[in-house]
Amino acid sequence: MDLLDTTHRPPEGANPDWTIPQGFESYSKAEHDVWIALYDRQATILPGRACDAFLQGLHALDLHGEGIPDFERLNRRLCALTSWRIVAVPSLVPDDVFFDHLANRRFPAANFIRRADQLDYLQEPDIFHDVFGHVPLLTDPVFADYMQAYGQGGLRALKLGRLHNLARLYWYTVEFGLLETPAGLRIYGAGIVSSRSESIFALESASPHRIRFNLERVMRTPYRIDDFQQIYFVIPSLQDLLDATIKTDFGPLYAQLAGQADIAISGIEPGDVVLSRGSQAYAKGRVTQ
Ligand code: HBI
Ligand code: FE
Repeated sequence: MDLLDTTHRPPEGANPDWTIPQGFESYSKAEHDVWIALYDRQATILPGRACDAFLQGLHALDLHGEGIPDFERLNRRLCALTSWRIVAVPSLVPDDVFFDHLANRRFPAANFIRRADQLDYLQEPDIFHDVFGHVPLLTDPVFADYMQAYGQGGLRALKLGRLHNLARLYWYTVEFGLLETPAGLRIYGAGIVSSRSESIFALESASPHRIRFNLERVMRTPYRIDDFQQIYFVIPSLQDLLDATIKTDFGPLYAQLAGQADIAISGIEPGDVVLSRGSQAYAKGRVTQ
C-alpha cells in the first residue's frame, strides 16, 4: 500500500478515519498467550534499559502481562493523564489519516497480534508494538505534547511535499530514539523497547553509531526498516525534543533541506557530536537483501 496515497479507501467495515472496534472479546487464548510471552520477555530486560518515563507509564496504565489489554480500560487511565486515547485500526493507515489522529491526541493502534512463530520480528506494527511500545510514553506530558506537535507537523509536511524528511524525524525519535541520563543511555523509542534483541543491541553493541540528536541531521539521514538501525540519535531530555520541534519554523528548514543531499546511513558528518563511533560490523556482516 502506498502510504502517500491519500485517496486510499478504508477497508470494508472500517470508519472513514480507518478506526474499527478493537474486538477485545474475540481475542483467543492463543493470542493472549502471545502478548504474555512478549510482555514477560520485555519486563525481564527493560529495567535499567528503558527510560524512567516509559517504566512509569507502564505502571500508571497498569499495563501488565496478563493478556492483551482492553483499549476502553486503558483509555480511562490514559485520557485522565494526558487526554490521549488509543483508537483501534486494522493496519498501517494513509499518512494524512495517521497525522490527523495524532494531531487530535488519538493514537492509532493495530488490533491484531503477531503469531507465536513471529515473536522476534514482523514487518507491520501489531498491537504489541503499538500499545506496549508507543502508549506508555503518552502518559508523559512532554512526550504527549511532542506526539501531537508531530501530527500537526505531519499534516503540514504533506502539503509541502516534505513527508520523507518528517518521517525520518519520527523514525529516529519516536521509533528508535535513545535518551541520555546520569545513569547512562536509556531507550525511549517504541521500535527498540518492543524488541528484545534491539533493546540489547541499541545500548550495548559496538556496531552502530550513537550521535547527539540534531533536527536537520536527522531529517537528512535515511533509515532501514528491515534490520537493526546503523545509527541511533540521542536526546538530552524529552523536553529538548519537544523544544526542537515546536521552536523550529519548518518552512525555512524544508527549504534548506531541499538543497542538501542525504547523508549516508553509516556516515559521520563533521558537525556530529559523536557519543560512540560504531564499527558497522553488524551491518557489514548482513547479506543485503
Ligand atoms: N499508520 N497505523 C499506523 N501506524 C504508524 O506508525 C504509521 C501509519 N501510517 C504512516 C506512518 N506510520 C508513517 O509513514 C508516518 O510516520 C510518516
Ligand atoms: Fe511504531
